[in-house]
Order: sequence, then structure tokens, then C-alpha cells
Amino acid sequence: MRHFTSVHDIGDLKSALERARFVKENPFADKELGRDKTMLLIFFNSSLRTRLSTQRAAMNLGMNVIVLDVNQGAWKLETERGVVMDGDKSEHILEAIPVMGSYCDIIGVRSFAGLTDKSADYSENILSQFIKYSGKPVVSMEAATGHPLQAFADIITIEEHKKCARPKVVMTWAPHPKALPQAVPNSFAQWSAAAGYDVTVVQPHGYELSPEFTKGCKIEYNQDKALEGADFVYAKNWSVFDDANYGKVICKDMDWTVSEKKMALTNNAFFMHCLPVRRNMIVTDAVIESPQSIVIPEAANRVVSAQTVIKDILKTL
Ligand code: SN0
Repeated sequence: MRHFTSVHDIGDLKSALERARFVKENPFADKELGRDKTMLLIFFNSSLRTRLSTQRAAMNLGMNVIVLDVNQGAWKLETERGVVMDGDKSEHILEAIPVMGSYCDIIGVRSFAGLTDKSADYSENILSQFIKYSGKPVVSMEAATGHPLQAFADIITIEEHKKCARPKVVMTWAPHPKALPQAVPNSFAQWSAAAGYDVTVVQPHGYELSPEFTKGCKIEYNQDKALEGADFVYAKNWSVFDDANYGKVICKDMDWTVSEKKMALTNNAFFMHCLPVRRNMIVTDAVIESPQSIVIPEAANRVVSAQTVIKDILKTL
């Protein structure tokens, strides 16, 4: 693997899950692999889990790690070519990216969707410039349209908890006060379908995700009906993908909050969320604190997914 930006980069998912299992059971087996190698983590947006788990994963592999918050202390970056730079942006990304690439061996990038220009977001305009100009392998740490390290951790978690070969997995939209990207639900839909689960995506009308990512998933609009018999409930908010209302919030219906009443419709399902989660918007206190909530082991598996991916890349250097 050269770059890691989607499920297509990981190869056969079954063998990737086996590699992940090995990494989880033997976290320090490859400490020599990353010796004298440096991982640079670039954040254009906030992070807790991604920052810590990716750093931990690289350290487990013996790497040095440098973390940069672009918005805290670095020069403000221009990302559009051809602009007369007479405003507040001091440096162009076309210089910044190759410079950053020259300081490291692998580069991780977090750059959320702007949610105003759909074609810029869906062409991954920031991530693709890192791939083009850094000269180094690039790992997506949530880009505009996907969060593959999260989805890989989610699948690892489902494999650890499932009680049948092909569990029913329901990803449900839930209310949130802000407009959030489609990256996490896009990747979860894509990876869980690739894992061969019986996947349903349920959302209010107008919130349909890109069919490119929900291929192989059943699409529903009635949450109660979708939740019937679910083995896993994956809650997430996202903003509108459709052209007319791209990036907007068009529904805040609190009837979509995952509550004990909703969980009672399921097959005693496990509750999952990528975190951070808005309690009593996305999910009630009672559900997230219940024994069926696996949000903490899910987050812990972020080290495992990141370490598996970084190890695969290190092996090619
Ligand atoms: C991000 C998202 O893509 O939904 C990151 C998830 C891993 N979530 C948020 O930005 C939540 C922000 C908030 O205020 O709740």
C-alpha cells in the first residue's frame, strides 16, 4: 500500500482483519520496522482520538512522530491556485506540502469537508494535493468524503462482538445542532458492506448519502422499521449530500435520537458511535452508558486500525 484513503487501498478485507488481529495481540512485534522513520500528522481540524491513536500506533512501530495543528501557530495557508495573496493567508499549500513532505517518511492528513462547494469536497481537493505534491505516502485521518481509519476500527470492533456470521448492522442518522460532514457515514456504509454484513442505512428524506458509498446497503426512511432485529446500531449525524441543500441541516427531529425505546426494537443490539457524541441529541445517557454500548472498545481499536495501516506502508518503504 502506498496511500491509505479508502477501503480500496487496504486490499482483501478478510486478510486486513487478520493483520489487525495480529497487531492487536502483538503491539510491539514490529518495533524495528519504524526505526529512524518519522510520521508527520497534519491537522486542519480538531481531533482527540485520531491524534492520540495514530500517534500511539506510530510509536508502537518505533517511529518518531511530529504533530502540527495548522490553525495553531503555522502560517495561514492558501489552498486555491492563481489567487493574488494580498489577504491574511501567508503561505501557499503548493510550497507548504513539499516542505512538510521533506521532513517525514509518512504523512497523515486531517482535512474536513468545507460543506459549501460540493465538487471541491467530493474531488478531495486538499488530500489529493498532499498525494500529488508531498512525495510521501499519505494516510487520510478523515478527509472531505471519508474516514477510513474510523471505518476500519468499526469493522474490527464488529468482528470482535458479532454473534453470527452476517450480523444485521443499522446505521441511523440522528439529530445534531451543527452541519457535519458525510465522511464518517460514507466510510462506515462502504466498509460494512465490503465486510459482507446485512447493512441498512436509515435517514429522513433528503439525507440520502452518495450512492457511491452506500452501494450494497438497504436504504430506509422509517427508523423503527429499520431497527427491528438489528445486531448493531451505528448512530451518526450528517448534513445533506443532495445538490440543492448540500452541507445544510434540514431536520432536527428529536424522535430520531437513539433511546432505550428505540434500542428495545433491536435484537439486543450493540450501540456504536465514532465519538465525539452529543448526548441526548444523538443518543440518550441511558443507551450510551448501557452494557450494550461499545463506544469505548470501538475508540480503542483506532490504535489497531492505524497501526495495521502504518505497518503496511512501512513495509513498502
Ligand atoms: C466530526 C464528523 O465528521 O462528524 C468528526 C468525527 C470523528 N465530528 C464533529 O465535527 C463533531 C463536532 C461537534 O460539535 O459535535
